[in-house]
Amino acid sequence: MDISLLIEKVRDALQRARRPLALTGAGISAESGVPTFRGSDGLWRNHRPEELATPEAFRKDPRLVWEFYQWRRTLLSEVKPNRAHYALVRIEEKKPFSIITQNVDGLHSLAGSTDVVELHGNIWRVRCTDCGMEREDRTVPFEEIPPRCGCGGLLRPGVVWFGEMLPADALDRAYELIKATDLMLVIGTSGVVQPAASFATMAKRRGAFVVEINPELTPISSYMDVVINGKAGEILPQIV
Ligand code: BJW
Ligand code: ZN
Repeated sequence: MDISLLIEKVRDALQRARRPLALTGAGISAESGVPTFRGSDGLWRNHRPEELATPEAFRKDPRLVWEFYQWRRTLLSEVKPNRAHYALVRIEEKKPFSIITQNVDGLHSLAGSTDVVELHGNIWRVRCTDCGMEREDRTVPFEEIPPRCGCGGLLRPGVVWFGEMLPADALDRAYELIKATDLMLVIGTSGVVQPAASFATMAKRRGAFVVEINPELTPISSYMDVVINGKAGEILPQIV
């Protein structure tokens, strides 16, 4: 089907929806200049994110892992939300709308979205590996890497690494939203990292209309009611 007809179809469905929901991934921030994880720009000094975003990597070489996060924090301190983030803000101006994001960049909130579930934490938070203290910390760059807590313990980024549990409150809220939604927009995620990858099929099984917006096909594309192959920053403003 012609892309403009697909956009029209989703626009109508969104207008009718009572409790729309978005699931977002790194692709929604791509047009802000944030590298995605599995794109060709996802490598950092020849390391794949899967090698660095793990508790094992941090135990082995906290300095290397912090250099990776320091690089990303510096980059993120200079970027702004894009047209896709702002389009989602306009949905909540019309009806109850929530965003479940896998992103740690905080760009949805910065754009003005007020109900954002951060499944994988936030890169602007730090947590002590000894005393468990957690707080926001926007320092870029840290004078000393790896940074330390007042108690002397090593600080780590407040994000969720592979093999770690997602924050229980975020996960509970996500499941609640998935149960309640009648339309889910799945935007800019490769659909390979669990449990987020299963959210769209879950919503579909519960009867929601599910829409994918991504320039590439993904393993979850076949479950979608509508797939729009395009960039979030170009497609979303036309839908909203
Ligand atoms: C555009 C665009 C544009 C480009 N517009 N689109 C069941 C089966 C098998 C394995 C597991 C399982 N359950 C759990 C696991 C293990 C693991 C997992 O899923 N592994 C898979 C890789 C197989 N999951 C976990 O460990 C999770 N924990 C967990 O489940 O705990 C319980 C448990 C543990 C162990 C075993 C069983 C149960 C935790 C996952 C944490 C993920 N963490 C990261 C790093 C966060 C911190 C940081 O940022 O550094 O989260 S990894 C990384 O991937 C990051 C992302 O949030 C996540 C998802 O990536 P995303 O957002 O989809 O980005 P990309 O780059 O992959 O895709 C971008 C997309 O955008 C592409 O499709 C582009 O085409 C598109 N795009 N430009 C729109 N302009
Ligand atoms: Zn501490």
